[in-house]
Amino acid sequence: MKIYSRPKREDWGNIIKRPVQDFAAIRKTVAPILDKVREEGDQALRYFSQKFDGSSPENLLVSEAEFEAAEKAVEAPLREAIALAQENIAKFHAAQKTEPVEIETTAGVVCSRKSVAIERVGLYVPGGTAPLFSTVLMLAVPANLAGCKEIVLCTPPNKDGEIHPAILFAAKLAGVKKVVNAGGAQAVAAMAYGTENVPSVDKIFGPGNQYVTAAKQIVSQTGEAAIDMPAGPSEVLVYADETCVPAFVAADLLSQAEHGHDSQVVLLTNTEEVATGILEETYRQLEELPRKDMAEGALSNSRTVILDKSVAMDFSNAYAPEHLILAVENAEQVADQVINAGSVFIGNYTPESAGDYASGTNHTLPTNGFARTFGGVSLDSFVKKITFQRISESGLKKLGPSVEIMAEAEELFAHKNAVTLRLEYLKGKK
Ligand code: HSO
Ligand code: ZN
Repeated sequence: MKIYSRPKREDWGNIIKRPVQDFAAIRKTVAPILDKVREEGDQALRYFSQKFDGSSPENLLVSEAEFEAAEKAVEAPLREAIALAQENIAKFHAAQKTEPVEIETTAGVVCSRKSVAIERVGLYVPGGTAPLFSTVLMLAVPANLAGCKEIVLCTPPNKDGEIHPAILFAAKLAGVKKVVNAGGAQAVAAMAYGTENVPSVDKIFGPGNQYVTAAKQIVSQTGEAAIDMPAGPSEVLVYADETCVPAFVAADLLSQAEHGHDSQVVLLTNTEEVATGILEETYRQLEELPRKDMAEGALSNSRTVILDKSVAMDFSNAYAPEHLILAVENAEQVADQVINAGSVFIGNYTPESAGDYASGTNHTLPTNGFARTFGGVSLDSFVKKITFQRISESGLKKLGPSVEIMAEAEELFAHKNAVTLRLEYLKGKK
């Protein structure tokens, strides 16, 4: 970990930089995959599964029997844990429902807005080194609560052509009926364009490797499907002072570091002593981790920043972390100073893991500084807000003249006419 002791504000820009990801080369690899799926549908999906995942499942869609077998294969304690997580995520996301608003802006002019679910959504759940069944809940629970009519989930098979049973169990629990045994850029293409077995969707959600991310970018740029957000390597910033428990902070840093070599970990403290205590503990705990290699890789790109408390939160806001843990005195008040962050974890007993799995908040969050302008996935991600307006005769008489004047000033005479013709008609009616 590189240590920056009391860096000047002018130097923060360099410290907060994330490694630049070059998608140009990856897009070149991905584009022909997308084309082939567009042209050949399921056949291309099977071909790429064989090529990249080493197996080509006969049935792309998971059957009822497979869902049942998966449920039996998950041990009861894990089933119960997943059920608790599902309940909490559902509670928190259900609370995000908004009532329609309606207001009369001028007498006789009524404007309203209501949420309407996106009809068809695609959820991507990576396979890879960890079967992220928690991501199934984070995406499927709000999709279901929002009322999306079609929910399709794609996830890659392992070498034996199988999907991790906990992924299928979580999918079923969250109300997903259509699970496709396919992953990678080819699965994103299938959800964007549709194949014989995979319905095309309006919006694609979920994390993935660089190929998946590049595929999501391409289909969103061509307008074939919207995407949840630009995804990058996962990150955490822990802000800790003398009141922290170094072992807790170390575990928090490592829980992010173990996600992958490219994970971003930042330790922000107010003194050298606090930093030293945490770093010692971090390297001690690292030795014990099965994913030591990955965590070590992430730590080698990571930073410790020592700054006075008066400016520490300015630094955190400048970095705009995906996850922000506040292990400091008066953490609650410090949380009020957060301007940029994806999700905030307050106090010594609030590990990021809680939010990753089970507290109820969503773990699909903005990385790479996007927390400056984006929030994480929520119920809102699965709806659009449609506005309506209704104007009465008397309302148009009141509002119309202002519209006519503005339209004329913008030199848009058809706009003006749309009002003028109606006002003249109303005069004639009298
Ligand atoms: N920290 C990850 C989410 C996750 N953690 C899933 C464990 N499982 C990105 O926010
Ligand atoms: Zn995590």
